[in-house]
Amino acid sequence: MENFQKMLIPTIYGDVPTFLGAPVARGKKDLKGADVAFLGLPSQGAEMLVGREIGINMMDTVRLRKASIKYGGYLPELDIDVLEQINLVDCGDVAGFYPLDRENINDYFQVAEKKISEILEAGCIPLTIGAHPYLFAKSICGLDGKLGIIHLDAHADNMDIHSGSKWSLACWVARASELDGVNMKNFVQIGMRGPRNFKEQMNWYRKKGATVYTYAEIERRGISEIAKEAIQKARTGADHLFLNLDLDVLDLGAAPGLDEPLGITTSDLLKIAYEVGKNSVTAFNVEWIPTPAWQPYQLPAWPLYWITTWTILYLLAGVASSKRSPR
Ligand SMILES: [Mn+2]
Repeated sequence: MENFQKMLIPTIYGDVPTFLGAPVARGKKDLKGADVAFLGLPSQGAEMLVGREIGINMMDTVRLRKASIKYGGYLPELDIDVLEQINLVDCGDVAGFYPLDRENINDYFQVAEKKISEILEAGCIPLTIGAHPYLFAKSICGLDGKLGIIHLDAHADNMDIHSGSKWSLACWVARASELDGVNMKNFVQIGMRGPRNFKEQMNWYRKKGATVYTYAEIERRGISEIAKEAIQKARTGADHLFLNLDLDVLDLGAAPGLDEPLGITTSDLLKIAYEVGKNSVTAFNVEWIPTPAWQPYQLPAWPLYWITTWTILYLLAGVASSKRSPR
């Protein structure tokens, strides 16, 4: 039994362990030989201007790393040791505030984009917590080829403007659709539901030729079939695949802090992550970790950090299994 190795977990800063105990990657040279690079992008969005506490909490990447430490890499149900098969490194955090300016991309965006590009150019899969998804779309479009996107969310996130900003997270899909490398026929939304979406948002997706799998269709057809079809739609004619997760795609019963019923289960989420991992995923981002509305902002919703760690492990299990048996 090697569990005592846990005594030797590297730290990323202070008393904060690295994600899943991965080796630290301080710069470009440490990415050599790595398959996957974890990166925290704790930031606050334009919504802060109107006093709403959404966006990624500056503590989320710290908590996620601490929450990850109780897990190893072996998944008995898949009989895969993810951390034996995948070289994972932890690149630390790039923290800041993103576009507070109502129109323009600020310095933080540029620094974060540069870091993501560095990971992609090293041939690693970036695993990020808190990235504005547009950063990814833009960084991946900086590589050669076209980009397919699968977005897991209760919400459409395709408004042209929200809270006075074009760079609100509620607008990222609209901004990504303006990039040359993004064909909306390769855009797949999974999990959209409920009365915080507008009819115009659904019509926008239809007009652009994107695919939306609402709750009704997921319930009727089952997530396994939908996951496979979604990957095929995102991948047809595209060279890269970006998976973006807003945890509120999950049902409000799945974990504290979530606020929309009729969502998918944690089991559904893990199945999607595994399938996407098997299909040459380029990048994975967890947009934010929701904070329960009924408790003080400082108190984290630990189950969401556990679910996030599991989701990453399942994505990596998919990557590992595709390495073992090339498609
Ligand atoms: Mn959402």
